[in-house]
Amino acid sequence: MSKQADSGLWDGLVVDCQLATLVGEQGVGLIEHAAIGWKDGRIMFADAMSALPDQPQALSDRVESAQRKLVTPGLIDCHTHLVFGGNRAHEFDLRLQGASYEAIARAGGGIASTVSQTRSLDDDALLAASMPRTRALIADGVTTLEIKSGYGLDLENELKMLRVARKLGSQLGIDVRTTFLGAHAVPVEFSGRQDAYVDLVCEEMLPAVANSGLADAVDAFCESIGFTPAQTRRVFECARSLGLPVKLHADQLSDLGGAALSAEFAGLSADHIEHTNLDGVRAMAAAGTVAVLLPGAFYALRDTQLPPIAELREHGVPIAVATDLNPGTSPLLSLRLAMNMACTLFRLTPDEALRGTTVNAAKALGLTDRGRLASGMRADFVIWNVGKPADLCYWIGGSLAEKVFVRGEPLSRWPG
Ligand code: DI6
Ligand code: FE
Repeated sequence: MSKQADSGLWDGLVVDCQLATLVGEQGVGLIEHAAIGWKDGRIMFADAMSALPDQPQALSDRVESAQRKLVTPGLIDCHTHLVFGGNRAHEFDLRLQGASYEAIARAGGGIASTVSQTRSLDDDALLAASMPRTRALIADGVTTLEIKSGYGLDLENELKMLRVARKLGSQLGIDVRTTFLGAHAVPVEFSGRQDAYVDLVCEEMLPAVANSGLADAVDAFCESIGFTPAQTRRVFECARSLGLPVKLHADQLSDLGGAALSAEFAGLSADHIEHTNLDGVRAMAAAGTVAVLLPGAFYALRDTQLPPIAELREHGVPIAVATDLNPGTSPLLSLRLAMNMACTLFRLTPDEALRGTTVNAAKALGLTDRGRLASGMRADFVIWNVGKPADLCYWIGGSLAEKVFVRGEPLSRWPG
């Protein structure tokens, strides 16, 4: 009798699939003619059909043939700002007429305009506004999602954003990881008093957020129109003293040494990094800090400065890809489209793009129980309507996810 049968039948078994396991240091660990079985939300088997310990029907009452379709880990969007009020379509118009993102921000638009719209909504209205965006990501294969605060910019509204983010996860049946981004912009009431706002973030907001248990990590916008490296360092020191890991919006519009700063604090990730120099890349490699590439923002801002891809590869920095879903610079509702853009705009290979939304995205969130299909990992996976991993990056748009499973349950079974 097999070991699996000893512990009872598996809860489900998908046979006859092409399995991108993402196991291994490179590539996508593809196993052709494979099967995946799970029990109690964990993977029991992810290997070639020929290695199954018994006949499929003897292993589970719930056997399904994928008819040679592709199965991957559930995708992980490791950088979003999808909880917000209103939108900024008018800024899209302004930018098309020649206004720069920085000029719009300095004139009181940009993040500040989303802050006032987000503050004006209560929990329920903010949840309702954010729900369709979350559903769009899930429909495209996302099973774990990071959501940042940063459009509240006072304690009450930052906590509201974090609560809503967590509620999206519990209502839709996916795992939401939350990041406190109090240092996203200086709110109008602190105009001209940037350091006083950083005092508030460090002395009041961060301790209260940590105490609430509503944040899994801390981020900051280290940029000429955001916070200086010195101010970011203060936020990071405070986060460290509270036991919260950090990550950073780094070197997007200019090289402020943000990637190296994140690495110095053993940051989970440095995100954007278009302007990061070689020292920054080396620091990330040494610290194990993930490079999160955000091609949606690069595209929407019609940026031309490419992230240092060759250097990241050369130094072995893990590369992740995320949507950066936000109302200003990346109103991007598909992680698969971000993968396509990462290939087309940044010249990632399709294998790198898939690593970037699975195993490396998990690492960018400090998660070790997902992002790969192997025994013991969470049974978060997607059956796709395509046969090869590269097809996920090749198609632009469309709905390719046939079935999305979270902890072994098809998502349609979850409430909401
Ligand atoms: N992420 C951000 O936080 C900022 N840029 C980015 O890529 C701005 C977000 C916004 O304009 O609302
Ligand atoms: Fe962002």
